[in-house]
Amino acid sequence: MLNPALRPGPARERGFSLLELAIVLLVMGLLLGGLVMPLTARVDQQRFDATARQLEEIRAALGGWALAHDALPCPATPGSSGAAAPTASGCVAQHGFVPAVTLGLAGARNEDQLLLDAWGNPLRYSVSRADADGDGNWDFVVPGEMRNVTVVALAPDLVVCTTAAGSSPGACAGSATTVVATAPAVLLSMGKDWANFASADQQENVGAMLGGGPSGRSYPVASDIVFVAHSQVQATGAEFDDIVTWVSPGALYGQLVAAGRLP
Ligand SMILES: [Ca+2]
Ligand SMILES: [Ca+2]
Ligand SMILES: [Ca+2]
Repeated sequence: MLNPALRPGPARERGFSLLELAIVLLVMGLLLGGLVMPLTARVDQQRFDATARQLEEIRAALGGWALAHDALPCPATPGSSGAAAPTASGCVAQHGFVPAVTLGLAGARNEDQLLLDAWGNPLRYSVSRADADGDGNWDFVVPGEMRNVTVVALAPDLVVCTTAAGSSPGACAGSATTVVATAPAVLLSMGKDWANFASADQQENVGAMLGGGPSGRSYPVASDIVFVAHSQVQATGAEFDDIVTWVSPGALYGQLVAAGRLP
């Protein structure tokens, strides 16, 4: 005789209970969430790294261009078709964009021919308008002017701070927050949040508007010679994802002296 416990009971259709379905959905949600979140973070980090590499290439190109022309190129403007925009004694704009056409750099450009970062936003470029010999010619962009002024007298003045707190339009709060106060040129990517940025540190890097190109758009650019650079911060109100790099005066002079272009 069969054990009653093993006797086949009446056939019963069995589906998923609501509770089981909820558990399955919860587990799937957790799994997908776990996959998707790191993926977007990874894409962001890849764009950040790609843009940082792009800025390094531009910096190297600036050094090479300086060797060939005895000067740094002027920034491009939205109306200069991607080329440097010089005047007889300086630049059309001290704070503008990477002159990709002048430097012969490849990369995506927008309708104003401005070289773009990995987020599709133009890369900013600023030059010092220092004029140590007072002849009216910007020392770092007028060809031969660095040589006229001489290395000991040159006084590039672009400033990079670790925080905007306490900075003035011409200096960081103090030496403790000063990264460099003698940069001849600064390169800037506004990062992922370029269209919507609120923190004081990011606002320090832009503040004026520059337009005049075929697109009719105006772009935020630096409003003074002080910039902020530090590592990425996500906290709301203090968010920071700008990538800032600069031409070191020592590296620039060293290159030019080694090539016999500066006495
Ligand atoms: Ca000068
Ligand atoms: Ca930013
Ligand atoms: Ca500033």
